[in-house]
Amino acid sequence: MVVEALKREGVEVVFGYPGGTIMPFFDFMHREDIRMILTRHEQGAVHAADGYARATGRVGVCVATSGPGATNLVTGIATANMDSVPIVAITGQVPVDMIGNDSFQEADIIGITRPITKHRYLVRDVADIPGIMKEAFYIARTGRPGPVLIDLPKDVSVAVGDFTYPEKVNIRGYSPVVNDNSQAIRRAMDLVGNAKRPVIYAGGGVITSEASAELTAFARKMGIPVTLTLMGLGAFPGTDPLFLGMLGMHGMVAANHAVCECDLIIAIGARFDDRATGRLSEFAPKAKVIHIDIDPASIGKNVLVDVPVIGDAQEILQEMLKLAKPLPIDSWREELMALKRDNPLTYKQDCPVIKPQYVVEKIYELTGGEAIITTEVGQNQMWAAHYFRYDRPRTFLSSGGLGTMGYGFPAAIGAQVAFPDRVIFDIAGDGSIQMKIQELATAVLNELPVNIAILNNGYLGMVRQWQELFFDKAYAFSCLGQRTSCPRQCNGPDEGCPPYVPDFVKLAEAYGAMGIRVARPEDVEGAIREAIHSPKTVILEFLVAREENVYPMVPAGAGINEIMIG
Ligand SMILES: Cc1ncc(C[n+]2csc(CCOP(=O)(O)OP(=O)(O)O)c2C)c(N)n1
Ligand SMILES: [Mg+2]
Repeated sequence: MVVEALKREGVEVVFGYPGGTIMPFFDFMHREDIRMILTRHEQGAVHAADGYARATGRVGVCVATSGPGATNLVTGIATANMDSVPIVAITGQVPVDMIGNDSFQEADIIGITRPITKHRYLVRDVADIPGIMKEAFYIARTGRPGPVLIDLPKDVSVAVGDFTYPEKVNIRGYSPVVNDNSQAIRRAMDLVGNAKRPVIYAGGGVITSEASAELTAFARKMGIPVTLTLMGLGAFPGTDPLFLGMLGMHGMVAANHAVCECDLIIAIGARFDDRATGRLSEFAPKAKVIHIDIDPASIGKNVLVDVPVIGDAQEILQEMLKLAKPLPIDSWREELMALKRDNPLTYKQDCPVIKPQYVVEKIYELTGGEAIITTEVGQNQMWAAHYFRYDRPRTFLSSGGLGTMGYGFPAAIGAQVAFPDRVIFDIAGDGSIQMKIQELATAVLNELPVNIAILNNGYLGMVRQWQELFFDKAYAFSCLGQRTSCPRQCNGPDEGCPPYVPDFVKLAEAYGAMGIRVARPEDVEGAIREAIHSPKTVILEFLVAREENVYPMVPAGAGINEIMIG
């Protein structure tokens, strides 16, 4: 019944890992024609389902056994929850009458995931399976999407019953469809029409609601500059003259200035996260706020809102577009364009050592901006956000809300399963990649030509950057090359630093992938070309400048206008 429901939902691939209580499900999957991808860790399965979902807009599905299998999903479920990604996670559970007995491989996964799922089901009766499956997919993908967990006791999954798949869903207290917001839209457009210094601040919700075309048309028609959150990258073309860049902790000068000095913020599918806003007292202090969001609970959470517009961003922007006309805000636009021109991203490739920014820039150039980029977390993530320009939605897949190291590689696997012919790069750190490195087996055995570009600085680089700036350069436990023979606290690399561990080229080869080490700037291009054209899974290990920092930067807790340029 579970497998049949997956088919009715149009599921084409499931990512998972078997074990005792979920074996009946796997047995059926073996006989059916839905693709099953066996990962090497349950966290790999849930991130792959998440990457698949973000790349396609469809619901991602993952499966694990009870106990440790289920708890291994937790980080991935929380990751999807923070970034509003639609996932259905199915876990095995001990038989119903053994629940609560500390049975073998029992974990209260419903309890454990309560705060990190949109909804959860413990299936107690086989007759409930069709209805629960239908609801789970509906809840996962509608409204503000999110992960839904289905806990399936073994006795239920071997029971027999009649299967009738419901046509419709009717859940008390859950109505993601918004009725009439035309009045709110008119009030919002009145504010927009009178604004002298408006800015659009858009986030991942625009991508979720497939509203990028509408956002782009609206901003261009009215001539309003746009800034995006990390999650929003790709929602508005990164190469558009109206694009100010990302805002926030590692935001661009023009973008952060715009939100500080504007008189109107048009927030669309963004939730005023602290990494975007900085200290709230400095965030848009002179501005009226329009907040367009599908989730009423996110309105007014961090910032007072003048006009909330609840609903689907695409539908709302379509209505707003009908009322849009060019605004006479030339001087404001010119002020911002001048700031943008005068404060570009900069780095210097001025040494014989590769700069990490240079690698990302070359990946952008050599893929013609057409690649799907996933990231790990840390400096690599910020350089991937800065130096690749995203012109289309669903091309930048990154763990924004939870900031999960280990996300990027399995997410790239999920995206590559969805789009076998597209070029995919996981822009990775040497720390993060080791969190899910075992998925090399999954990529190689499924013939997925994912490219992993490791920006190997030998450090937990973002931690080291904070230590350099805020902890007197005491590099406590952030050097990944630290050996017992090293001084207790690394004070930066010197001639005597031992070679990196692991040897990523040998590691790639051990898994049957291709490994290329690049140490000189002049070899970067050739290596990236080789990876793009190779049908194999490739690890590109770039030995980059070890102490390069990510700039611009706003210190944690500071106002968004207190920018360190580096
Ligand atoms: C699972 C997890 N553990 C710890 C952290 C805290 N953290 C954030 S960035 C970072 C360093 C990442 O190092 P690396 O992957 O080498 O990336 P780099 O910053 O060097 O590019 C750490 C430890 C995290 N985000 N996720
Ligand atoms: Mg690193």
